[in-house]
Amino acid sequence: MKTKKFKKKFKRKDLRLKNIVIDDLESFSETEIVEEKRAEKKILEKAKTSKKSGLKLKKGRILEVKTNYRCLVAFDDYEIECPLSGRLKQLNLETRSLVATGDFVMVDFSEEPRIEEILPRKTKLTRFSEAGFQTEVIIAANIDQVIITVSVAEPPLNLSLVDRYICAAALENIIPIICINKIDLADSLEEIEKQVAFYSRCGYKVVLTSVKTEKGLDELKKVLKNKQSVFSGHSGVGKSSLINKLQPGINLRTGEISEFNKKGIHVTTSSRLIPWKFGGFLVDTPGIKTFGLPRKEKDKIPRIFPGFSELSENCKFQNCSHTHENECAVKDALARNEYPQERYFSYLRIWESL
Ligand SMILES: Nc1nc2c(ncn2[C@@H]2O[C@H](COP(=O)(O)OP(=O)(O)OP(=O)(O)O)[C@@H](O)[C@H]2O)c(=O)[nH]1
Ligand SMILES: [Mg+2]
Ligand SMILES: [Zn+2]
Repeated sequence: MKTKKFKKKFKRKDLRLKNIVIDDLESFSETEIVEEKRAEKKILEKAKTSKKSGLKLKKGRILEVKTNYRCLVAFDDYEIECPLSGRLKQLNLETRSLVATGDFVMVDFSEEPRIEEILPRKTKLTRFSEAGFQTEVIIAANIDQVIITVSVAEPPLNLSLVDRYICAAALENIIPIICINKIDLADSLEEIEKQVAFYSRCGYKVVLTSVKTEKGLDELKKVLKNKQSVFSGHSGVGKSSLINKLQPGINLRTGEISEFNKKGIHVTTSSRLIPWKFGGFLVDTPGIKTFGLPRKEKDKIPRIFPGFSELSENCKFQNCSHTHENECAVKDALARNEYPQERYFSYLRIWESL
């Protein structure tokens, strides 16, 4: 594929130089570009449907995506690093994350091991870029629950981010668990508890933890046992530190908090699937900068945003967006102080961003 493409490019350039006197050179190149695009599309279609025969396939699981084309794969009793097959590389042209940590794959051992097939995902946690054309980034695949990790300080508590994760989890049928870490740094624990009580009332599990004092770690462990979880959140909130505490000896890299802006410095750089000694798996992930939701799912947000599912049953309009409509149960609850203003503003920011 690479050599073919190179030849084609070379040919076009060659023509330009040799036929410099031809009047309609530009239109000639245009046709060639169109044809090249058509050929590329054909290759992609073929890659989607073609299957080689005579392969020695073995099922494995992606532990880590090293680059777009090379992954660390686990089998029953060993791990190997291997590339995606040429066919899958072609498919990779279409998306930025074709393969993700947690994916089950079929590896062909008939020659040098190669990943031939990515098996359908049961679930995936995805985020989207917010501006312009939205690209999908898969954070982890085949997981039961996302541990939405935030800290009370350094970096400061960000509940709007929690709201976004809860919506993303609802869209993918993943259970959201809220982990509020660094409670040793809270000026007033009561104040924090008041702020997060809303989420408990909505039925979400909230765990308050401190890596420093070890508070809440047993409770967190219970939540994680025998489950497939992913830890996700901003850089510096303590994802890797929590994992280190829960599984002594694992020694994941952790980092200092920047003196300058009290944020993390992006220490973890790739997602990694790790088995818990007490049962289950976890994916440690790099801190995210932004967490965009999929624009194509905008219409679902008014019913899945924290606290809205029951309320919206009483809105006059079935597809009420809780913004400009009359007889809106969400706005009524807001007026009666039965729904927190902060969360409603957080909803509006998401609604407008989509
Ligand atoms: N005071 C306090 N500090 C903590 C706690 N948990 C983690 N830290 C500190 O916070 C810093 C960042 O922790 P990391 O575990 O590297 O954070 P992370 O979320 O993995 O960050 P990225 O890998 O960059 O996404 C380290 O200096 C930890 O020692 C805690 O409960 N209390
Ligand atoms: Mg980390
Ligand atoms: Zn409404």
